[in-house]
Amino acid sequence: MHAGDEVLLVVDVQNDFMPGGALAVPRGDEVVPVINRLAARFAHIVLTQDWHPADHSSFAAQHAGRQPFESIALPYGEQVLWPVHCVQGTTGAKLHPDLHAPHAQLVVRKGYHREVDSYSAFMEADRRTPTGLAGYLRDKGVRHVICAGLATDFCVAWSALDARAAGFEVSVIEDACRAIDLNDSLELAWQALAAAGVQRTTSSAL
Ligand code: VGL
Ligand code: ZN
Repeated sequence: MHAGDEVLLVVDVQNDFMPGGALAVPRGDEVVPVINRLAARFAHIVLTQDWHPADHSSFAAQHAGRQPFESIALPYGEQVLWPVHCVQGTTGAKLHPDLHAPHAQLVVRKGYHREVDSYSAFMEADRRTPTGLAGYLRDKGVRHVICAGLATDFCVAWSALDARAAGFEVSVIEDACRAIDLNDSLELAWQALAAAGVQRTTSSAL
């Protein structure tokens, strides 16, 4: 059993990111059994849930003439435009029904401000508004954040980078994640993670 100063952070294992979902991550469903095996060995688990209002500004449908997967400049910086996904209260926003982590202690919802996206579990995309997760983990005595889930190159990578910036030791479990991989985003994410001192590991090495 992993000690209480290590947390398993399970990012966005939600129906809309699964094959057939609104923003399907290729082979996204394959993370579920891997995460279930890991979760059984962690005393401390935090889940995240992408949780957007129906008119969220990250949705291409909110921008006349724009298509999903294009980028635009928003007041806080570049934003990729996505299909409508993970709308609050919908089936697509629910956690995958086979995800088994009944002892998870916290679910962090993110992306609920209409004007700002939040890939990261720690900080909204304006880079100013904390979710509160860093303080929660510090209060709980966590030192090491171990990341799994979807998508490697967006919400997992941004969460891992922000965990590092908040002073935690951080690992990403490669085989417990799957990527969207838009314009080399996966390779760029691994480079940024390495440069930040995030450890890249596998579930069998843990
Ligand atoms: C995500 C794009 C938009 C993710 C969430 O979970 O990686 N990606 N919203
Ligand atoms: Zn989203």
